[in-house]
Amino acid sequence: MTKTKTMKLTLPQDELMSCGHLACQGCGATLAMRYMLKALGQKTVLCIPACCWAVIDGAYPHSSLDVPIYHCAFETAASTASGVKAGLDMVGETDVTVVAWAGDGGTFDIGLQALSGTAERNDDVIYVCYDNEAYMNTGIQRSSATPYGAWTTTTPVKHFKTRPKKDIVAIMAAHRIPYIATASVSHPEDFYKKMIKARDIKGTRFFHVFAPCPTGWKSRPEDSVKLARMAVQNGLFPLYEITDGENWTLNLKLKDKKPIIDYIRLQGRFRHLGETELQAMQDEVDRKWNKLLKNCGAT
Ligand SMILES: Cc1ncc(C[n+]2csc(CCOP(=O)(O)OP(=O)(O)O)c2C)c(N)n1
Ligand code: SF4
Repeated sequence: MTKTKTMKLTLPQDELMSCGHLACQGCGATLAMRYMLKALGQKTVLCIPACCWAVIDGAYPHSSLDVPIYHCAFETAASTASGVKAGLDMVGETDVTVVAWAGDGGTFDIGLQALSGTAERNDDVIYVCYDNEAYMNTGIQRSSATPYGAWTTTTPVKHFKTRPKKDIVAIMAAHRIPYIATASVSHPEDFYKKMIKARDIKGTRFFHVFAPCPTGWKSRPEDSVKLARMAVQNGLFPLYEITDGENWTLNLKLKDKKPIIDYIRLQGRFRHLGETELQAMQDEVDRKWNKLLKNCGAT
């Protein structure tokens, strides 16, 4: 008889996200939302700009989320959250956590100016970027979070993306905000713990969450969590925190850092790549990993 491995999550049972939402099967961004709300609870207001999540929660008056949501313009997630927080403070509702929740396009690209303003003022909001590495809601266009080598509808196979992914965490660290964390939907407990920590800190807190998208990555819905886990284990998306812009902590040390090839092979968006490109990708992951170890004093 074969033994089946079971794993028990230690997250609270309470759900502020219901089934019946409108995401595709295997959407990593839905898991990210679910885990975040378990940590923040009902005293949360979400500011969601144009992105997949502007659709996923459902059409008014229906909602898959049991918290208030402010749907705002694409470039305004951070400034909307700043304004909502200021308004709540004025009416004495100081115990509400205000969250800007945006995709990578709305964060790395079009919302960067508003995000930088919020961070520079150190406004008291949590900003979460769920990163699916493209503009998925409008048909999988390249964003500055799209990795080198990827196919998108604006970087077709013959002209795949040749620029590296923008380092959003380094940009946010340069603002010297009190708290920055990376998180992955494959590591819910780590995500939850960091979100609880962020909830109790004042000022701008930034989360970069790795959220696979089977539709845009041309991967199988059932592989989403596996892909997210592989990205953590091969050093492509390491789990770490930065406090006050300069104190770096690695949350998951990799004793046996895996090569990226198995992760790449599960995704159609990289199918066209040859040995040279794959080696370039591996070299870049290794370079960034070694730099991170240095920043974390973990070499
Ligand atoms: C000013 C402006 N430009 C373009 C759009 C069209 N638009 C809506 S959602 C979207 C893509 C959002 O991408 P991302 O932020 O990565 O989130 P995802 O769709 O991947 O969840 C775009 C281009 C818009 N709503 N407003
Ligand atoms: S396109 Fe991707 S990010 Fe958008 S709902 Fe579908 S799986 Fe989720």
